[in-house]
Amino acid sequence: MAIALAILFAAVVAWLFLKGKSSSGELPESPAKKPGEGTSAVKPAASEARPKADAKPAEAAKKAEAKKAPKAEAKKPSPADEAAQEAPEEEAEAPAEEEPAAEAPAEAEPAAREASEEDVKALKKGLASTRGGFIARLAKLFGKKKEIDPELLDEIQEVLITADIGVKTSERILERLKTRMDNDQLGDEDQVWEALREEARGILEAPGTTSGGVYRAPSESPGVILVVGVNGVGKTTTIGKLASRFQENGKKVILAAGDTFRAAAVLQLEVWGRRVGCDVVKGKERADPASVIFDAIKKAREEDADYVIADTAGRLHTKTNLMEELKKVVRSAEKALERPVDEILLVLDSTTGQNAIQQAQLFKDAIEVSGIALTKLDGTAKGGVILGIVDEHGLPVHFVGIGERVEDLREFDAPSFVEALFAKPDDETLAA
Ligand SMILES: Nc1nc2c(ncn2[C@@H]2O[C@H](COP(=O)(O)OP(=O)(O)OP(=O)(O)O)[C@@H](O)[C@H]2O)c(=O)[nH]1
Ligand SMILES: [Mg+2]
Repeated sequence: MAIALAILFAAVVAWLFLKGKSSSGELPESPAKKPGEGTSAVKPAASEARPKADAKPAEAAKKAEAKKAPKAEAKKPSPADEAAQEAPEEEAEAPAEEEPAAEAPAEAEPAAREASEEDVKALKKGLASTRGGFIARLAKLFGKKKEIDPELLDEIQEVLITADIGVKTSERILERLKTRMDNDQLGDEDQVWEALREEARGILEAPGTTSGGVYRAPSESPGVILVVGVNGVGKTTTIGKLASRFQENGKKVILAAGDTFRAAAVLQLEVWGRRVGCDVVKGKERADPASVIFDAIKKAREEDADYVIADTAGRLHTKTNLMEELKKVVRSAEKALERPVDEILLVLDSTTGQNAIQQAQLFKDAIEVSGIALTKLDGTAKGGVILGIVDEHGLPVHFVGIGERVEDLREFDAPSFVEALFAKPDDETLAA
């Protein structure tokens, strides 16, 4: 009996001891508690995310992202826990997910502004010599004379004519300045500068130069751009720069080596092709350029390319047979395409001044030039020729070349160009 009582007593003591241990919380090490552990891991995540709604959206988004993986892991063991935690999690995540989206346009805007500021800055630099030429001479006129009178207007006209703007265009600008003066709109120097800016913008915007040029989507793929111009104006270089731009924008480009007169010309295009990462279609030496371009268009169709950019030989506008051949190239391209080519881009070298205006006339007489790329504006004082070209021929400028590097081809934008051309000396530091 005593033994039985002792056993009973020992059992009661042991039960009391075990009970005490379990209520003191010393058993959570049990694997059975793991789901509970997961749940508690989710909760801090939710409660941590809430204060982050006040923090910068990008940071909140990053941290919320970082939380997502552990959260998913924690949920796995217990669907019940998952359901229980869903509402608070959504609440906590909502600000983090929505705010970055709201932030996106804010980021895009400065980028767009930067691009245009950068463009104007590069243009200012590129147009420094032109500005140092006729713009500086105009500024000198105002330095000598404060009064705005017919005599000053005559002097302005003289400067414009000698600045390669061309006689006709200079006369037209002067006529309009006189009308402004008669209407008492040219009271002081600032008003004359503003009037000159407006005239320049008016001329350059007239043929739709700001519409995006050859960047407009071609009516059908492949878009075909024939690049023409006399020797050495920068055709092949412009093609390389253009191809680089298109490829960067995710377009597939095929180059056509239509300058078959010189082996070096094909090689030069092939170097660009390798550099930019696009195929070059070429023919045998002295091959018919029309057939090379025909083949390139065929290949572009088969391979679903977006653009064919065709080089042509540097045509001397005095050699009529070469112009005839150019007409043949256009016909051949149109035959392959079964529609007109998208762009006949005439490359003109600004350093040739007035000669560029005459070249444009000869090319226009032979083929349907649709736009201009004006190269080598860097390092020439003759940049004013752009006004004469556009005014006399009504052709839009699509691109300007302001250097030899691949990024030195700029899509033409009349307001930025005029801003850069007429930049005041105070702005020069910006361009440096
Ligand atoms: N400074 C400057 N040089 C340029 C520009 N565009 C082209 N060039 C240079 O002008 C020279 C002639 O360029 P090309 O592209 O070979 O000219 P092209 O019209 O193809 O010449 P041909 O094939 O001989 O008819 C090269 O040295 C180019 O680097 C520009 O915008 N600025
Ligand atoms: Mg060439």
